[in-house]
Amino acid sequence: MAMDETIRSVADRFCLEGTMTGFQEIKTGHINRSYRLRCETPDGGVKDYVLQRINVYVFKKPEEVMDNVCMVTDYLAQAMVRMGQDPTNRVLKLIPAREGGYLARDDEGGHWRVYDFISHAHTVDQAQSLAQFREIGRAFGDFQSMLSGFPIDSLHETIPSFHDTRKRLGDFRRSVEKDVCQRADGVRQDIDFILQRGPAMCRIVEMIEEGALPLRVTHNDTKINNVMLDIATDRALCVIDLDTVMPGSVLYDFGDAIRVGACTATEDERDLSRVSLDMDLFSAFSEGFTTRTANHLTLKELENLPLGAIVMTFENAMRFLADYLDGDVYYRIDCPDHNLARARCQMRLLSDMERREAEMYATVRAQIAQYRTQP
Ligand code: GN1
Ligand code: MG
Repeated sequence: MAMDETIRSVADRFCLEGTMTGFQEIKTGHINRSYRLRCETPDGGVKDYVLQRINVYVFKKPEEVMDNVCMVTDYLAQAMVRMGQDPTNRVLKLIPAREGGYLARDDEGGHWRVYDFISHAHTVDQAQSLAQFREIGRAFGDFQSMLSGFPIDSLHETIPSFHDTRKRLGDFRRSVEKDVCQRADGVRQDIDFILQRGPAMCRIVEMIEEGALPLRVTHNDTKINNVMLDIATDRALCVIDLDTVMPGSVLYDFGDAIRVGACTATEDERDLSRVSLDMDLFSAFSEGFTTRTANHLTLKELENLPLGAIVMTFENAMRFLADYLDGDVYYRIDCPDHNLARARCQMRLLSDMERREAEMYATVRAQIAQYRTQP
């Protein structure tokens, strides 16, 4: 079936207000397919939605993904109502499927869902100002603290061992050994870069195992463009992309946000001389984040936040390179060496973070001293 027809017939399976008049693909994200739907309402107005096809190669159990999203969005919305705030546009809102639940299947078995479109909002792929990135830090900090009472055991692990560095390192070694596309010889230096650092990068996993870091409800994909900002005021409205909400360490969320948002370039940058860690952006995000979490998290977590940035950058370098070796089966790519370019960009960023490690820790320590009121 042509995409146009599929979208129309799938849209019909949801309780939308009005009739669909058109759609447009939203081309961000490497995993799911997303479309903005436009509907004409009976009173002559328009209402937009976001229709998404869940990638079941990545999310093997889409029903569990939806369970998690439902539980977390309900919890956040209720928390806002209790605080006297209106959750509209501030929390993702799922639209029910006509046949019940929040998932609908297309004729080929694809899994689809619909969210309300968040209006008067935008996302950015790179911070346009320090204030904007500080605000995004507050948004992820609030997300973390608002979910601090959530019953963590009720969450499914939508992608098992998602940030388990040790397991991912094992997968990476296997990709190198199998070398299904015979690409390994061309990227030996890159492979060595990963293997040399591997053992040290398992530090977060070890600290979790030792009980030094607690598990919390984490977002696990805290890219800068996963926060919707009010177009007029640049205030953070809503944290989106909740598919990987799972138990994890807060270091992952802090770290991934820095990896993407405090980098001077985007993930696709091929001119590596343009890739570095911007310490002003680092400090801005970290300030926003710690103002909202300094009294919720343990001191050990707070002091180790910069380790999250290093480990997440390493992890993404390793995952992109593994996918290049595996023949590009996981991430959507635009050209044959796309994953290799992405991996090299992450490696360059990681090298810069290693150079500035002491500075990152000093910045965070000063902010903890400023915002934490307990010992
Ligand atoms: C994927 O789909 P997207 O772009 O939000 C990936 C993240 C990676 C990211 C790298 C489920 O996220 O883990 O960090 O690409 N999501 C999944 O850009 O694997
Ligand atoms: Mg994502």
